[in-house]
Amino acid sequence: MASTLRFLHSASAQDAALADPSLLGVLAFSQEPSSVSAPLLQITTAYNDASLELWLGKGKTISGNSGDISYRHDGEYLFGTLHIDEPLGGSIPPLQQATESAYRQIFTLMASLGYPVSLRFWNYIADINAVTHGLERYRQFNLGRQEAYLASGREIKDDLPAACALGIDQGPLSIAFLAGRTPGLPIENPRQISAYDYPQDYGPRSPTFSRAYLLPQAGLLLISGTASIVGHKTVHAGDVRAQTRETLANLQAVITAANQHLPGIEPKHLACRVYIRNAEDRSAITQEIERIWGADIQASFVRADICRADLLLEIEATAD
Ligand code: 3EB
Repeated sequence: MASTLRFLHSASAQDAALADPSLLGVLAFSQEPSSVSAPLLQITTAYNDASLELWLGKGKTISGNSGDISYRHDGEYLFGTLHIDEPLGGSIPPLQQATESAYRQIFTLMASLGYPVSLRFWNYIADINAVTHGLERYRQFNLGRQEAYLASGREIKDDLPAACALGIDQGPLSIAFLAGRTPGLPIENPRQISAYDYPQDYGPRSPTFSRAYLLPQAGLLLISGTASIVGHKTVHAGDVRAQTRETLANLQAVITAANQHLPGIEPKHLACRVYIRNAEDRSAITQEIERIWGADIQASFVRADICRADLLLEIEATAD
């Protein structure tokens, strides 16, 4: 299969791939400052397994900046990162304003460079569960994100990218995105209501993401942040082992759905990032993953807040 988009997980910042001319961008989970010239999103939380996620395209890239965005593109894929401080004051919650601005800038850039298809978004938000202006900050984020979708003329149920939205200790709203020229296939999970159809109990505007995005041409499955949610409800509040098992059942259901379009994807192909609310839950979560999927699953752990206060973990993954 022609692999025009590749991702690499690496524990080392010295990786030769950082100098690869086809490097589109990097996610770094590490306290050590990264000296990467490609667009970079860095999460510096203590307790992270230091890791790099590199996205590589097919060849020579063009780099640029536009407003708050740093980007690179190669004729087939566009990768960008942005960090936006929340504005002071105003009647609209600052995080909602920052989110709408970020997504409007991204959609404008995608249109002007000719990469109209959203494939994957990574969203990191300080204090994600705090309530300000009478609304939890994750819900403020969803308001701003959906406003930008509507403003760009996008449907909020069609062609949605894979995504994750996590809480970090501090810092500006930080977003990385991957866009393309050619659509793949958004995948939903039959065990879960689509996030865009969540009832208003979870906020005035629904999240806009699909459970996974399949890129058959690259042989990649991009799996969104996946948690212990069945239907639209959190299950097993307070029980980290049961939440882990439910999360793996959801990941398995997404893989099964994707296999109807591109057979052969299995849990052992996954490179997982496990976001955990409480660092001390790590060994219980690892035990459950190893018991169910075996010990050879690639998983790196990141301490983060999950977007619902009753969720203790969320797992995202890329499979090839
Ligand atoms: C969920 O299933 C858990 O708002 O972009 C997972 C992935 C979650 C992405 C997002 C939220 C997002 O609702 C939370």
